[in-house]
Amino acid sequence: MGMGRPSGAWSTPWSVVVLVHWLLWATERRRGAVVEASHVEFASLQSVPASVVDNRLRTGYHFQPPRNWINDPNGPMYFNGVYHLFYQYNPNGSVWGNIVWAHSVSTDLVNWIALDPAIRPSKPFDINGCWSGSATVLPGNRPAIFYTGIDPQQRQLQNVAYPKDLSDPYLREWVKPDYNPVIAPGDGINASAFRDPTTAWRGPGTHWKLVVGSKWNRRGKAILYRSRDFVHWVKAKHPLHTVKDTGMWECPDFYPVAVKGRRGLDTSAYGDGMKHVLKVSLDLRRYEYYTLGKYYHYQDKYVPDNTSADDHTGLRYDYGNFYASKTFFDPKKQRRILWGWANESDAKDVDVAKGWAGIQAIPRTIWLDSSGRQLIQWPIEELESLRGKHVVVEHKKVSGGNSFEVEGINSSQADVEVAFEVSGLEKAEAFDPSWATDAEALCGRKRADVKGGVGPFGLLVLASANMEEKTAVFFRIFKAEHKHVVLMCHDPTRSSMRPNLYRPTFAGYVDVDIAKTGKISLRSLIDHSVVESFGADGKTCITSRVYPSLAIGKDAHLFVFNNGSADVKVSELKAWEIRRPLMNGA
Ligand code: DQQ
Repeated sequence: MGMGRPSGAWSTPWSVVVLVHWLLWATERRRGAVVEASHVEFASLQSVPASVVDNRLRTGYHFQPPRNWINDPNGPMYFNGVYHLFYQYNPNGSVWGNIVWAHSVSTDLVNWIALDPAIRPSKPFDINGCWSGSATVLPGNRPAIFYTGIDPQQRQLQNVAYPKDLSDPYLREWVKPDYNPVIAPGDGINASAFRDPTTAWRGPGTHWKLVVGSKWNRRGKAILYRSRDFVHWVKAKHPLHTVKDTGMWECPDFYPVAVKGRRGLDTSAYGDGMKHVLKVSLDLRRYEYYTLGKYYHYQDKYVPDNTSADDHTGLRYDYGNFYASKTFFDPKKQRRILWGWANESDAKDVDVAKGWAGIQAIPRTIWLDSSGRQLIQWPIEELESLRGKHVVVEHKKVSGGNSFEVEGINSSQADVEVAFEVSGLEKAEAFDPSWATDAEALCGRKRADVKGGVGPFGLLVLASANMEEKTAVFFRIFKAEHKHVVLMCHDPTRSSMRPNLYRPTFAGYVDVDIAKTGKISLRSLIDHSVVESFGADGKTCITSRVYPSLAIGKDAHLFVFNNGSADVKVSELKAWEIRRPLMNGA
């Protein structure tokens, strides 16, 4: 929202946009249902350089530059042995503004080297900002970037950029041809809601295609373009997809996934044995949803399966603080990798005082679940190379109302994997069908300290010794008419002693048949001010930003708890300290 005043013949008056936007956001936020708005403009703070960088709650192994504001991951790609990550960055301050494409490279997705920004405002077609976009590796092994530039009239234009020197292993310098913009908002397109081009794909045909996110009134749109030469682009007759009442679609992503197995597919792959994924980031709600479906290349059509909702109640990669995400195909390991931005949820003046804001979540390998109904995500395997000292707990019963501490490691920067065995399912609380579309509201009502039947059970992370501070990561099992329903929850309401902090609960349902399996797994990546959790081997994921005031560094503790009346058993728990990788020279 609010990234510069929209103008031009097609825009709604700015005051109306702001008012409607603010009302929706405020309502959502009141019910704890929204991640903090990303780009509300704080003009007076945009160019306030950090005088000091406060390291106390900086992350140790999550992607971060040494200082300042970051948002969306841009143009991730693998090229000639090197992974590239570009991202939206404010070189002059810790709030959104002055946006450039910062650039880092890595050979393992874990250790990162920061380079100079790759794309900065410099030409009429991007003088007011270089916003999000994607990379495509063209035939002949030539990478191309597509990004949104903001022109002097505040119109959003789509531009290309190419490496200046393909023999530079890091592709440090990028050139913007003078023929930009290659796609301008034409008739019937809202020039202030037209951004974030996807990676292009070719499929079986001769044309390149890509989509640009947009909206018309409240209808979200993925506008489709095609080109033979990557220079001249023509709008297709119909958008690739559009859904009413979803608002602006930011950062769309469109790619194929194999129906069987975990192997990733090149974005241009097309044919039998695959489905397509369309993900959009909802500017109005500040979270994302995706559908799985069938793509008809020759008809320029995408038809979602009817296995999940095609609106804001649909499937999400992550039910927490995770936005503007983007995937890329990694030819080195034949996998598809997902990057997503985890914004701060602290107050702006605190961000300014600490001199940094925003991280990227740990990259995740992504593939289709064998049910064909949802995606599975798992932290990239390279993360395990950072695992250090560890502890193991086996076969430990946790009866109702009890907890125990996992001792022996410093858990402020850790990776925890645990498998729970559940029993006593007859004690599960009854499930009200009206809760089915709002896991988050249910978690807000039935938080970790609300006793249950089967659960809440799980982990208390970033906890102080006496548990005055703690972030609960847990499951709670309900009995619906014909099946059990598993809720996964992050409850940070007691995560900090600081008053007036925004501490939203986040939750999603987990598609498992718990009566059949009798167990469920949980993995949590803990990193000072972020907790990323993966339920049931990556079926449901939640990311939260938390700001402990006591549970910092060696004073952070880790517990297992059970606040249900049925016993649970930890069949195995492993917790590792995670070493600090090279992180952009910080
Ligand atoms: N952030 C970018 C936009 C995009 C938004 C600007 C999503 O291109 O729509 O920094 O967070």
